[in-house]
Amino acid sequence: MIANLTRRNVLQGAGVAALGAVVAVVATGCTTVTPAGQGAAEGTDLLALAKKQGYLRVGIANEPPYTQVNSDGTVTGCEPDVLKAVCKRLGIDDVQGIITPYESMIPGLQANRWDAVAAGLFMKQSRCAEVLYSEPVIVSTESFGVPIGNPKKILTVADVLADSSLRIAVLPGGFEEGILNTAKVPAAQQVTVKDGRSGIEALAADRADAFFLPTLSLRALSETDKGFEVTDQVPDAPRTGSGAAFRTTDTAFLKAYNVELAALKLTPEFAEILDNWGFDAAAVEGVTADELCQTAG
Ligand code: 6CS
Repeated sequence: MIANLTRRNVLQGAGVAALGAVVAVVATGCTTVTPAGQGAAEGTDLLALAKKQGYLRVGIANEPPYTQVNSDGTVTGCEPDVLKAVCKRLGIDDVQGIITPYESMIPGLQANRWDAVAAGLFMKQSRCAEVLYSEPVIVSTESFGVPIGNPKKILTVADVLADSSLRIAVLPGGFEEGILNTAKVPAAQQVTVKDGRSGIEALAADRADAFFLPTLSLRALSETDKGFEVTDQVPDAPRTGSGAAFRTTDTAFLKAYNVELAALKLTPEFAEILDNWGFDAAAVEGVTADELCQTAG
């Protein structure tokens, strides 16, 4: 049975990792100290290790509905919930969530601070060159958060490129930053913010004219902050697809994971998880990681 992650399971990946150790408390209550960088060392059979130790360590964000850290510390969200369901089928009883910024997810995976990423880390060429992605779980869209009435009529990436006075808030190392860079939007037009809340604050403080983030993430933020609006999907942004990400050495784990993910997709449970978080399970039907890894950037 996959236990929901407890508060003690959720660690600030960057901060704790900086301490040189990761203290993880698995849902069963026992405490294990995993010195930073000592995880599934290259060549380790990750599946055997995860089954033996009873958990898989996973890098996550806290950006509903992709990932969500509840007030009691449990971790859910679409990607972690799918990963937990697949891990259950693999015989891995628990998952430990480690919160970290998107820009740290791949470096932390490669440094063995965690053994997977389940955060809606969208597939694109540069990322697919560094990690092994599972087959996709989510295919979604991007939007702009804008002041009420969208006074500067920001609807497309082309609109941003056409007006050098426009300032767009993006997360550092995020997929949206990559979209702007690929479109050659100057860095001077990009305002780096650390998370969703900070992006909305930048809008409110007139430090940015728009906040570039996935449509459903912006809509989740707008449920508690009525001071901005969310545009329709940005038509000239690439579709965003994500799944779990693993180290390039964990090919056997990826193979086993994809077998069970494919089996899960055939059950009502998969569509129920996606629907619960507002995603359309049909959007990912027939879409492959190979296709999504062709996305520029
Ligand atoms: O893949 C990324 O970098 C983006 N993914 C999500 C779910 N939110 C923002 C982030 O930039």
